[in-house]
Amino acid sequence: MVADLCEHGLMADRGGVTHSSHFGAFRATVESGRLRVIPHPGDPDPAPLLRNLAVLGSGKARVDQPHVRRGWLAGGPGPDTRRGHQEFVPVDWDTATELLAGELGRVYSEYGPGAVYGGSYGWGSAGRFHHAQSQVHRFLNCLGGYVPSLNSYSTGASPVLLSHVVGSDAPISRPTTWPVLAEHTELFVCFGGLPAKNTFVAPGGASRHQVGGYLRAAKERGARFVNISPLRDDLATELDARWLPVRPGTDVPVMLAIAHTLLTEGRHDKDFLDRYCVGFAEFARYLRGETDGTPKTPEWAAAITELPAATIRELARRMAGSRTLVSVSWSLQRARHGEQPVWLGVVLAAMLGQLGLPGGGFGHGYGSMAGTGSGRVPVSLPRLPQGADPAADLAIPVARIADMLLHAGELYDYNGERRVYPDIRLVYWSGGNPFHHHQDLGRLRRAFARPDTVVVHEPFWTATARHADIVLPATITLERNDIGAAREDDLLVAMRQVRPPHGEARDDYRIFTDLAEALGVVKEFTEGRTELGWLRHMYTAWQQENPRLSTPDFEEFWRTGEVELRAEPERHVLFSEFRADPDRHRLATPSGRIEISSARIAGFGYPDCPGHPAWLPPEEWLGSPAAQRFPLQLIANNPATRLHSQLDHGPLSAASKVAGREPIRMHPADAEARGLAAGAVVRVFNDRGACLAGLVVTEDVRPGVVQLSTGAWFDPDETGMCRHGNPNVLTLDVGTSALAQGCSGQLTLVQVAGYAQRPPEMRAFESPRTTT
Ligand code: PGD
Repeated sequence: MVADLCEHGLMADRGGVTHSSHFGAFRATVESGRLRVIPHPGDPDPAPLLRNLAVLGSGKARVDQPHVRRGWLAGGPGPDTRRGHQEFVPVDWDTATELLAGELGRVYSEYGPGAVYGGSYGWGSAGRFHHAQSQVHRFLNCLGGYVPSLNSYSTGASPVLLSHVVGSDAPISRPTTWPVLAEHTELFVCFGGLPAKNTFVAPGGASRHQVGGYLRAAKERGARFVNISPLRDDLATELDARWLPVRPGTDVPVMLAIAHTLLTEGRHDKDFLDRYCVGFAEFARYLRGETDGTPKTPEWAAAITELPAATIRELARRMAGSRTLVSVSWSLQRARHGEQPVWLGVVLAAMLGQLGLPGGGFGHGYGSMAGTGSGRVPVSLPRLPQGADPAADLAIPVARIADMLLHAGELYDYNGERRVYPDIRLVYWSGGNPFHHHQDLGRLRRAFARPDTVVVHEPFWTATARHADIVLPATITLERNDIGAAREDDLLVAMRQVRPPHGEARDDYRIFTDLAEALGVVKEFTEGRTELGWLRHMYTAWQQENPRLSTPDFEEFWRTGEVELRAEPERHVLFSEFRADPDRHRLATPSGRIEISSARIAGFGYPDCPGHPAWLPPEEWLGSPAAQRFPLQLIANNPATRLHSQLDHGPLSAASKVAGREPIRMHPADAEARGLAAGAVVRVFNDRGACLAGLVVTEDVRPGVVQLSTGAWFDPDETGMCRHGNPNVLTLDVGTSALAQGCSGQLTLVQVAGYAQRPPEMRAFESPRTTT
């Protein structure tokens, strides 16, 4: 790791200060302008993503002073289709603060908090105090509140669905922990794989990356792995997994056929289903085809999934004969009808009768983040209070942002309610990049033209900053002091400032303090504290909350750099208490049991989420008219060489580009059929948009599928085509279903063709045009 870091200008160093990031804890110094980083010595498997920190100075990609869009400065607030197209005027901080304070004052006094969208979704950077979302929420609450967002882009469908099926989000927040799986699981059946790339990141940090070690330990003990995914490398090759290259989006037919086999061969656990579950009989009728005329046999599933019927049948038998973990990745629910594979994962584990047993049952999100399965630390974490939001009732499901801006005042469905989209005048974003994370970016551009004002705090000239009216330069984590901690991580880390702020960049806290001063709420916002005053206050309040943990005083913590939050890894088994005594530990479902069929969901009457799990082909599907022209299934998954869109210009991410574009992976047969050669720049397109990408030809992707990760900085030309390779120009902006309205960006249909012209210059990492 250290040698690798040296290659990229990041060098080992014994000195330096402690710091932390979403991809790990480390020590850092800057010498002669070069950043030196050494991963935490206790980290057995440091994240390669640390290399991207070398873009510290970051030249033209950094925002170096406040900027205001020319049209907004000249004409004042109002809807404007020139957002994202027009040049900016650099201004000084006093001017920016005065203009923004005036606009916030106008919007709050004329329209109130229901006209301010402050959901501000995004990962920002690690750190409990400079957590951008907490800062923006606290500030807007001081002004009277804001329209927030519900759930996340990571998991939009599953928390809502699971609240009905098992009464909580426990499979996400309290899954069985890795030490238990490493010791007991005989068969890991991984729908969506267990991609190692995602296990390097966690919001708030992961100081010891242990997932790879636990998986190796399980393998050495004799555990077997099945990777059900269109991508071979969704499970590490060292685990010798059996690869079942399923068609994207067809895990549900595989699961139904496994359930059908278990049922018809009498391999299901009737006692478990009777004692712990409700609604199996209704689901069994659907499996047998009694309700729709289609028995969900392996032969039926084979035609949809392109997996042999015999393979599915054999898998079902092995599952019934082993201590089996049914693992469903978060990516599967990030698709149209994404509720269904999660529901069926629970149902399969229930039919096997293994929920609540060590190493058996259901898992959701292993391989989706470092924290999943690492167990919770037995203490609370330091936090910045955000205050109360009087407009909280107006919250939207997070991925409905464009719908909200385009359809103010209109009704929509969510989780059994009919809700109304608020009429937003001002959008405030800090610590997120919707022009990375949202779907159908052309539509998002039209949506962003609607409000009177868009404000963005950003360290970098991301596409979101470029679509704002007021852009305020934020520091990056290395330029300030903070405390790092995460619910599933072993360490509390003193994140000490490594270098001074770039240009005129300021912390979000300082920006909000000045605005609060101008708006007369500075006492409420700061409570009279400086940055270090807050860190000391948060730390001592945390000590008082956790008297049983032995902790040094703040000065000592700051000097030594870390506090251990637990002595040993947690051993936790999901639903073990419920299994031991289902009456005493009733689930918070209407029946108190696992709901294999849910009368409550059925009662909502949603055609796209019926009362039991079912196969519902998406509207845009193979065989549909769109598929005639766009026959390839695109997987737009999370990237391996950066975190989302963060530090896309860093060395690790830059080295992965092909012909300067984001790599798109394609099977040799599909490349040959199109006359495409590896290394070529190709055009990826459908009716929503187009992007360029650099072709990688590989058998690690099944035929009929292309894979283009998210996070290449959106770089549209005058037609809207992304010159760089952002797949969200292609994805469909539609909720998973009326139940959860989650993000469905993982899969879409496209065509790929050669790009005959000379590929255009990329502009993504340059600052936008400015004028005076
Ligand atoms: P990031 O790139 O992490 O993406 O979406 P998210 O918006 O979280 O954006 C964080 C931004 O915060 C960066 O631009 C960074 O520079 C900025 N930032 C960092 N530190 C600070 C700070 O201190 N202050 C301020 N003001 N800004 C800061 C991620 C989202 O994308 C997620 S979580 C998922 S799982 C989704 N996945 C998919 C997917 O699978 N498929 C598709 N098609 N789309 C997805 N989008 C989602």
